Amino acid sequence: MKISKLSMLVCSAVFAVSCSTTKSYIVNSKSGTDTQGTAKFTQTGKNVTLDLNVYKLTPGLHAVHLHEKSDCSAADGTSTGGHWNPSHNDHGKWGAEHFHMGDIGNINADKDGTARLVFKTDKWCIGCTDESKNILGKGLIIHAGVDDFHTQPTGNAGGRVGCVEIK
Ligand SMILES: [Cu+2]
Ligand SMILES: [Zn+2]
Repeated sequence: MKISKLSMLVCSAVFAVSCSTTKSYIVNSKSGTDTQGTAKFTQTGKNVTLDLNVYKLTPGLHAVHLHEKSDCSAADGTSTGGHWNPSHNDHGKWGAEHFHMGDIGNINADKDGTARLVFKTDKWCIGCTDESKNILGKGLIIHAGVDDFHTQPTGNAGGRVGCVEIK
């Protein structure tokens, strides 16, 4: 504990250029699907990059969100709760007038069902004390359908086919 606190201090002292934190997870299949994949979150300085690789999806667009809870126990993934929304905004498209902190957007699966997304933001952190930014304790959900960026509060993205507990 003492050592990790010390290393955090050193990281901020050198302005975090050579300092990064990485968390890697397996995608759990949900709702009777065969969804597979990996989700890697890396914080370097003030930026967090998500590298998401998903397999065995149906071809086409699938919504990806961070949801409120890192709990994938329910067969349909609903145990992750609603969209992570610490800023109490309406659902929408990332970077638009209003959106949730978890509104990552859509990924496009090819004819083999493979999709990849690399998403970088300074609005998240991995394990910092600012709970409006901290992604630890949240869940990542891959949906059966497309996020329309309009329907409240979900984007009308359908069922939950993949789930990650971000711990
Ligand atoms: Cu969602
Ligand atoms: Zn949302």
